[in-house]
Amino acid sequence: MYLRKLELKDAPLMLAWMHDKRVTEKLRTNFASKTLEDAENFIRWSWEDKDNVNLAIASDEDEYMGTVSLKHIENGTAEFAVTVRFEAMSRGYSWFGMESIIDKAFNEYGIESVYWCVSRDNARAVRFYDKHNFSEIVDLPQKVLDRYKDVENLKWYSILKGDELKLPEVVAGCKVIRIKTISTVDAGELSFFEATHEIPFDIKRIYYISKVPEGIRRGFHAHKELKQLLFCPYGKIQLILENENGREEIELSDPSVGVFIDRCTWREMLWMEKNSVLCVAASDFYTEDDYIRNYEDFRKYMSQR
Ligand code: T46
Repeated sequence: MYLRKLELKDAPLMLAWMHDKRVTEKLRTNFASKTLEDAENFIRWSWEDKDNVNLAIASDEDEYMGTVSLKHIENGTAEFAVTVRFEAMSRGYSWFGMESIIDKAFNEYGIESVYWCVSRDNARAVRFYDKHNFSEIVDLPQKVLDRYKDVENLKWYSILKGDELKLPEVVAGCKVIRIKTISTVDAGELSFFEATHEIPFDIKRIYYISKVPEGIRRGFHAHKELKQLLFCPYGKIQLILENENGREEIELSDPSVGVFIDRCTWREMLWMEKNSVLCVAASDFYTEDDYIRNYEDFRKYMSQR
C-alpha cells in the first residue's frame, strides 16, 4: 500500500463510500447527495489546492482505498483526517495513511504540529488514539473550535514534530515487547533474544511464514496452552487478537517489536505488504490438538473457563 495523488479514476470508488452509510454514519459532512461530478471536482481541486493536502491511500494493485488529508495548513499546523472505504476497514489502511501523512507533514511540508478530533462516543477510535499515546489537547485556537461549533463531545488530539508514534504496551492483554536491537551506522541493525532471558518460556519450536501475497489473511484460530512470541522481521503484518480483554489489533512492521501471546487468544494475521515475514517462537512442539479452529468453539471454550 502507498500514498499517491488522487486520480480521476478514483472517483467511482470515492463516490461509493460517500453513499455507504457504514462509512459515513460517524462523519459530520452529509455525503449522501454527492455525485460523480462532485467526486471528480474534489479530485481536480486537490491537485491545485495549497491549503490542504488530499492524497489517495492505494493498495499495491493501485486500487483507491480511501483519502487521507492535512487540512487548513497554516502557521506550521494542520488538521488530520482520514476516510477509508468499508472494504478497507480493519485492514490497516487507515493506520498506514495516518502514519504516512504525518511523516510527510513533518518531513516534506514543514508542518510542526498535526491535530484532529474524534467524537467521545466513538469508543473504538478514542481507545485507538489513547493506546498510541497521542496527547489530548484542551487549549485549541478559537478559529479551530469555530469549525466544530455545532458538534458536541469531541476529544482533540495532537502530535508534534519529534514525537514518536508510540506502540501500545499491550494488545488484548498481550504484552508488546521490545526485542533487543543493536544498530550499526549505515549497516542496518541486529535484533536478538535469548531463551528464558528475554521471554518467559522455553522455546521448543521456531517457525516462520513467508511468500504471502498482500491482502491475505491467515490464522483464524486460538491455542489452548501454547505460548508464542510473534514478530515481523521484514514487511508489515497486522495482527488481530481477541480474548477476554476484547478484540484489538497491532501493526507489526518493526523488527525490534514482538507480541507475546501467553493466553488463549483468537488470532488473525493480515499481510499488509507482500512478502512480509512472520516469525514465531513457540513454547511447544506442533500439535493440532492444541488448536481451536472454529470461532464458535473458541467463544464456547472461553465462556466455560
Ligand atoms: C499461529 C500463527 C501465528 C505444522 O505442521 N507445523 C507447525 O509448526 C505449524 C505452525 C504448522 N504446521 C502445519 C499445520 C497446517 O497444516 O502447517 C499448516 C499451516 O498451518 P496454519 O494453517 O495453522 O497456519 P497459520 O498461518 O494460520 O497459523 C500459524 C500457526 O499454525 C499458529 O500456531 O499462532 O501462525
